[in-house]
Amino acid sequence: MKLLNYKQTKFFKSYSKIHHIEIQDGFEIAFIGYSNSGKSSSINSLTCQKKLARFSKTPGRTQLINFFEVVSDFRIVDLPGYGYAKAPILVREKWEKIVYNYLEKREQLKGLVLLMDIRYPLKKLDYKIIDIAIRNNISILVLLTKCDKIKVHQQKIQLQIVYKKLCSLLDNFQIELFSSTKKIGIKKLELKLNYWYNQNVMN
Ligand SMILES: Nc1nc2c(ncn2[C@@H]2O[C@H](COP(=O)(O)OP(=O)(O)O)[C@@H](O)[C@H]2O)c(=O)[nH]1
Ligand SMILES: [Mg+2]
Repeated sequence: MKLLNYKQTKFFKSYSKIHHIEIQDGFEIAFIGYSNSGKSSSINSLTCQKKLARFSKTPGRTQLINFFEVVSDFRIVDLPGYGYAKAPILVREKWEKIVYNYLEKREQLKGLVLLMDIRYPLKKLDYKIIDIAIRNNISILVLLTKCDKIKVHQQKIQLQIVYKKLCSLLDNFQIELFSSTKKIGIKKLELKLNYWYNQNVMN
């Protein structure tokens, strides 16, 4: 099994529309979740680069599909965060459409990292993403993010609750606690990405 060095990840390109994406080679894993769920921070932690994926104190700022290249045939994609409550409804709908379109149509997409704030998991649009993943047979790694915000025993309880709920929906998923701040779950994320990489390179 080939192990990738995520520190070498480079920003590749941003797109505002699916049909503008011209990259066809190789494959990609997308990071997805509500705005402010910790997507950008997780990519920065994974790659040990403080500013690779922009993160902001003002949620909902990232409106583009951002592509990062780990190695030449393997990319990480930071999708626009959905459900930013303060955004105008039309803007919100536009982001959601971009995300759904990407998930439904992108053949190079081989896995999803679904990020949910451990304090507010399984919100409406998370279920919608899970539903699309099931229909398109995309395997999922769920990260319960910002786990440093609650006590360790609560983390375990919450993990069990979400795990059980997901078991009734999904056969092909993994769930982990995650914190960019406390560096929890980063190794697990790396392992899963390595696994996806090797699985797809072989095929
Ligand atoms: N306590 C804590 N805060 C976090 C963590 N990850 C992200 N944040 C904070 O949550 C906010 C949103 O993070 P960001 O990565 O921009 O989320 P995104 O909108 O999903 O890309 C920022 O203020 C981050 O500093 C974490 O693991 N622990
Ligand atoms: Mg972001």
